[in-house]
Amino acid sequence: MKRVSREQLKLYLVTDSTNLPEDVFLFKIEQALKGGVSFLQIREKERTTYEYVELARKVHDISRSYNVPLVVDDRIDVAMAVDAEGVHLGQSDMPVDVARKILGDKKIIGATAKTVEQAKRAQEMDADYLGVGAIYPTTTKVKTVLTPVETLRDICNSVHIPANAIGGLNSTNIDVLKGVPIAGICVVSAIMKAGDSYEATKGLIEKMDQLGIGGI
Ligand code: TZP
Ligand code: MG
Repeated sequence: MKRVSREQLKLYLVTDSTNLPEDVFLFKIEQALKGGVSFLQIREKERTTYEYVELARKVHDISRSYNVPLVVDDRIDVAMAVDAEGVHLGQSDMPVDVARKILGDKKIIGATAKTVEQAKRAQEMDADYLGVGAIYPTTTKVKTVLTPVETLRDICNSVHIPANAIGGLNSTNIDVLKGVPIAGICVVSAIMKAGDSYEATKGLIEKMDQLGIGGI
């Protein structure tokens, strides 16, 4: 069952509220959606469950009005609490097949994959898309290792579900992804740390279109 299109995954924003007042955080997300972000993940590592739910509800109110799917990083309970469109699960989170049983047939489940084996396994367990990286070193707080672009290419060619590149990506360095059959890119800093999230989003899309990256 197709729950997310390759077009929807073209420019995927992973949010990070670190050091941002809530109103600024929400404004940045709205500007990014205006600018053309096509998929959203809320990712919070430091919040209590109470705070995560409250914030996710506000983000979902905004993303809904732009018709953009929202997934919650790691937390199925939070996703269910706010009726988000799905979850994104890492290799240490709940297994995709277990999450599928809990969430049912309609919700989007994304999975992190760093190897062809992990990618195939996620697909078998009914993941809808893959996040692959980190392509470049990242300043976002995350436990990750670098994934070579060649591995990303192998992953894309080994599964039929869409795969997105993630990790240190911005409009000046995505040329390495040219010709790799990804659905799109995932970014945190390139949009969340930009002074103007609308312009940053526009710039990323323009560059992706120039290079023919994503949405295909
Ligand atoms: N997973 C792999 S890299 C990464 C995650 C969540 C963070 C990407 O953040 P940025 O700021 O786009 O490098
Ligand atoms: Mg995660």
